[in-house]
Amino acid sequence: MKITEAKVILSCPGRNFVTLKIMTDEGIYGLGDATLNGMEKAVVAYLENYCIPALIGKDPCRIEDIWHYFYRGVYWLRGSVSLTAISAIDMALWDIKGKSLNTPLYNLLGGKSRDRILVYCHANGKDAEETIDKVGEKISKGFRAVRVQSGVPGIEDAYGVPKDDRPYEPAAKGLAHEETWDTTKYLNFLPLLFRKVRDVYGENVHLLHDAHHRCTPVEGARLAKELEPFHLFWLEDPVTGELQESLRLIRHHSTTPIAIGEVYNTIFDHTTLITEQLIDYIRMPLVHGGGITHMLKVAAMASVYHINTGFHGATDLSPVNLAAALHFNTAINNFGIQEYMPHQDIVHEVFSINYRYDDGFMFVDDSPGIGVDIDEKKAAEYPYEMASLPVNRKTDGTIFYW
Ligand code: GCO
Ligand code: MG
Repeated sequence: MKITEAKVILSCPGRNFVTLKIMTDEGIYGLGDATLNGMEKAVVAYLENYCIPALIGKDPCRIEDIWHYFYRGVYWLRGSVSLTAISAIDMALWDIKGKSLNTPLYNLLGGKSRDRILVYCHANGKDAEETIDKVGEKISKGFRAVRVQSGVPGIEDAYGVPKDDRPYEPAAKGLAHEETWDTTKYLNFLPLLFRKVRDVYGENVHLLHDAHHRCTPVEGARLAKELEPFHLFWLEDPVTGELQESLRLIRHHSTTPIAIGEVYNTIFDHTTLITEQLIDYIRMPLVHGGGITHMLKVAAMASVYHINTGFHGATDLSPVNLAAALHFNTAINNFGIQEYMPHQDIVHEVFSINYRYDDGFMFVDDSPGIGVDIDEKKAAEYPYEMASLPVNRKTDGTIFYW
């Protein structure tokens, strides 16, 4: 088999998605997600100008070799833009392999290790009261695991809370808008919130929280310690983790499980975290973590150290990534949980999907390959609209992590 053509489809059904389509001389094509929120066109340019011309004529069956061609073979290692491009190529090649062998992706990864995929949803409200109601709504929809985010008294823009009644979506049209942040108010509020949530709903639901990189290591340690009585499933991104050693401080002070890595892109971002057992869940998703080929290695290394996966699954990752993640989660032994933020209906006008949510779990069907398709005519009806993630400042104006 030979790759004859490849193209990038940039479309905005409610939000921007970048999709790579690789075609072969046998008429089989594969799809890969290449969406990097707020940096879409950078990935498009890399794919169109450099990767696609080099793909033409290659044998799509040689997935491992092609992965290393674009990773090791390119002198400039690592980085979100290039790893997102590599991820898309890799997903599309696994999709082609599955279709050519007429078998679902999970079968190529070792077959089923489980029948259903535990997912967590988001409950978010403008204050503690509304947030507690939202948690109840999610529990009544069958969710076994709920991420709890709330507006914080005295902070105008808490992460994860929508400003209107629409579902939460952090990217807004145009250039980045600025938000303000106050860690002291947040740290004082959060344990009180979780105490109330546990008082109302008891212990029979998994609770998660995303600190979204906004603590220093010692603040993260305090937060993890003070949340300990409420038995979180995980505390996500207490620190950015650029400095992997910073997780030691948190670990030494608390048994609250830690999830990290949605902004990472290679195994080298995790090596200290994994080998020193400083974390419990890996967040790096297929779409930004080098695709299936690389994530198989990350998951295998993590499994040795009792660390499970908990892939990022926000709405800025396309249905192609979600379906691929569900196959991956079906196959590996050390799956932990999958984030599930349902896409708006308009997204499914462009992408036809092969997965479903039912009573706290997700299921992917047996269609060959990844199993998601794209309607290119529909995609063209929703042209790209520039959108950016916010920029964050402390109350005195200092730039901070968003
Ligand atoms: C999450 C994430 C997202 C990101 C978003 C950025 O845990 O789901 O933190 O909300 O902020 O995906 O593009
Ligand atoms: Mg997050």
